[in-house]
Amino acid sequence: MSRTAATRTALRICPLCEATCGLTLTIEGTRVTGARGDRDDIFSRGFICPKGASFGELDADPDRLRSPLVRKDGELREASWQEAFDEVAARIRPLIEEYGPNAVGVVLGNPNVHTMAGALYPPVLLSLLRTRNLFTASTLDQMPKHVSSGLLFGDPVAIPVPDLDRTDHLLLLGANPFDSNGSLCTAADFPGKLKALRRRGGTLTVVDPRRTRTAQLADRHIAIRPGADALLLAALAQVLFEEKLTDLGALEAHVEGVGDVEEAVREFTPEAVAAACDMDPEEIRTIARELAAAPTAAVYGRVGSSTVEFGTLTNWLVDVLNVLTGNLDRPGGALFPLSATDRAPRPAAPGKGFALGRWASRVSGHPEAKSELPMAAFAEEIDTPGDGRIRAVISLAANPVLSAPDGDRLDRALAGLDFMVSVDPYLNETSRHADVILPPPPPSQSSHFDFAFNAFAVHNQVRYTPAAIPLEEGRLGESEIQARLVLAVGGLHGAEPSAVDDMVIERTLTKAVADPHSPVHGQDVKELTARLTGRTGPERRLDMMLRLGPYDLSLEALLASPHGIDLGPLRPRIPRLLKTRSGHIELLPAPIAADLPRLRRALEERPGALLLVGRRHLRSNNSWMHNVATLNGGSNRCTLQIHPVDAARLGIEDGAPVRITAEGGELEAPVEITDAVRTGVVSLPHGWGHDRPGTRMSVAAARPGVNVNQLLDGSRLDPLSGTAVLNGFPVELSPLR
Ligand SMILES: Nc1nc2c(c(=O)[nH]1)N[C@H]1C(S)=C(S)[C@@H](COP(=O)(O)OP(=O)(O)OC[C@H]3O[C@@H](n4cnc5c(=O)[nH]c(N)nc54)[C@H](O)[C@@H]3O)O[C@H]1N2
Ligand SMILES: Nc1nc2c(c(=O)[nH]1)N[C@H]1C(S)=C(S)[C@@H](COP(=O)(O)OP(=O)(O)OC[C@H]3O[C@@H](n4cnc5c(=O)[nH]c(N)nc54)[C@H](O)[C@@H]3O)O[C@H]1N2
Ligand code: SF4
Ligand SMILES: [Mo]
Repeated sequence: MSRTAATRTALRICPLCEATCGLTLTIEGTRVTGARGDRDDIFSRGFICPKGASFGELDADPDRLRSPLVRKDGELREASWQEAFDEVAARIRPLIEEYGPNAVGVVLGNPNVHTMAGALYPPVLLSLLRTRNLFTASTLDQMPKHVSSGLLFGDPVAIPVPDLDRTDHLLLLGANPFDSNGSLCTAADFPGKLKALRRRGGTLTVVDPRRTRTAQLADRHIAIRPGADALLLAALAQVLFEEKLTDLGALEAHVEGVGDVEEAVREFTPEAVAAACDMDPEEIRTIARELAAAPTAAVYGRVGSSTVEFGTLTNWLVDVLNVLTGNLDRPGGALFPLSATDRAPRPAAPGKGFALGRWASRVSGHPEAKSELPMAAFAEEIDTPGDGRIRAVISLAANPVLSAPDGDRLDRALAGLDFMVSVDPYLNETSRHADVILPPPPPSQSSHFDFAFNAFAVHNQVRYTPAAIPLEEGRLGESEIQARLVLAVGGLHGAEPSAVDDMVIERTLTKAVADPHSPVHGQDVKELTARLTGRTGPERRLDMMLRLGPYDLSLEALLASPHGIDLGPLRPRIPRLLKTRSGHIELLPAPIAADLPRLRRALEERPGALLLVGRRHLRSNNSWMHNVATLNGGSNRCTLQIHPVDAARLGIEDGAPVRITAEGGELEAPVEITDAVRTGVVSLPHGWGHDRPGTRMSVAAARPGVNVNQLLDGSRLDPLSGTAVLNGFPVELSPLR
């Protein structure tokens, strides 16, 4: 597709949020000079947002590290890849040998779900290392959904997504796709899809303490009190039962425990929850009736329903409502996508179920969830002396000093480690503590396949984009970096990185040929291996997964369709998808029932304090995009939003600095008075606080903002999932002038 030798275009799936838009990059020489939406992309059809449009600037950020850094005499200095991996192997192996695998803490950050390497290598690393000290961004985000799905469906990654293109009614809680572009619901142009829903006569209800742009579009906006969603949803379920509006439809035969749920929500009447939610009981009844009456409907909750005190209960209730109204697993409701790299479907059969709390964290005894410990407990696992303390950290694409509670404590803890290695393009608040930083190339030089997000997409589809620009001299691809890291940590330092891929391919195919439900059952592993195409280990692994998957695809087929392959609308997958012990949807799992008394107590609580919630900005992403001038211009975004009534009561002026105090510490931020937040609520965004020394993010450091997570001390968690309560915690304000 080249125009001239110097200027050409190339396709690239955007890795900057979950919408996975297809981009057409303009490339001059080895630089991306433009990005527009690929109109022929079978999924995104030309949609692009300001972040995607800034792909070139982000890609060419001069602060991105070009070569590894290794600490010598206390200072991070440029080093060769050989020196860097030698250092990792030499420093980490003795620690593992002396103190055992739990002495190594592994931290996985959000961008791992946006790279091929992040999907392919961390699982191998963890299976070789066998540490129980695994911490990921999930416990700052969606772990409640995994736990809920694990308990309901027996599979923590079986996550139903709202059928945006076909639903008649969407009840959306704690999500703001107008700014986030959607999450656990991959849909390019999510805002456009909401507008289309309304155009075709559908209804949108948005529950959010802030009047977001998403809320502005809604037929009904409920400015709920933060943290009260579980009460609202329990009351909706109660009304459905009381008014005999439940109708499970085709699900009827596959659900058990409906009567138990009816019993469990009995006392959560609209009147009982109204004060805690700050809602009118009649409005709650109306919402329940509308939900039941809609020809099809979907209930969908995201970050604001997840990183809250009752995160798992809220996420569970979301799907309870989908089940009770017969909308789970039916077109127009909430369905389970089937991605090209999913396992091929097999006959329905009871599974192993989902276990929580198989082990607990050392210091506070937090139960594991999905083999993870709470990110909020990461610092204490490093800085609390004793047997089993974390002495070394492997950080892959993570910036917990800003993204997790009490970054100051974590900052100090990381500084006291025996060894730390970061795979990160930036020298930032977290990676500055590493002894070795291994920088991946910019996205233009990486191939892309969405292992994660295809499984949450509102339409089944598959796309692959090879690297748009060849690897710059002296660079290693992130897959090779992570593969070499696996070898260095696993005691195989010096082996070829392809050995990791070969090992995975051998293991996977050996299992597959023995599996009677696999499309390759009974075939020969060597022959199957020889048939795999792909120029690199990751491509061969992708090819293998496609061939083992449900659609009879291959890498070759993907390369032949550069704008993607449409795999059709979402289709029902129950009962075959279920992996519970009973083989049914278990609607009232025991751990949920055991957590309900906590929710009952909340009926009596009347928070008097101001509650803080977060927010996202369209031109940013968590902590790492503040270094791109084109995205970070304009007025200060790291402001404390407050309602005029509260501001007047507290004598706080617009634009003036205010002191914010909470259990974890205090901050100063400028005030932005706006009635977009409800009374009793203030909002401060996360990902800011770029004022620590020793970082190399010059644009971000010039407008650092403050780290909202410094207000937390790490003790507020959703108990079932270990997810930090980042929304709806009490703060106090005092004017500084
Ligand atoms: N108060 C509050 N805190 C929050 C949230 C909130 O809403 N409020 N949101 C939470 C959520 S949802 C999440 S997901 C977490 C995110 O938490 P983290 O994952 O810790 O943070 P990120 O800012 O996403 O950045 C992770 C790191 O990845 C690096 N990176 C970027 N691209 C790549 C790449 O291609 N390869 C590699 N190896 N590294 C890369 C960046 O430089 C950065 O250091 O934050 C959470 N923290
Ligand atoms: N532009 C941009 N896009 C992003 C990101 C980004 O940082 N910037 N981050 C990406 C990541 S990692 C994720 S996980 C997704 C998140 O995607 P979303 O979940 O859509 O993210 P938010 O914009 O944080 O929306 C959460 C909403 O919940 C509201 N809220 C807070 N507390 C409560 C509550 O108790 N109840 C209810 N009902 N609502 C509440 C907040 O006011 C906010 O509007 O976005 C992704 N996309
Ligand atoms: S919506 Fe997300 S995937 Fe699409 S262009 Fe913007 S950042 Fe990229
Ligand atoms: Mo996230």
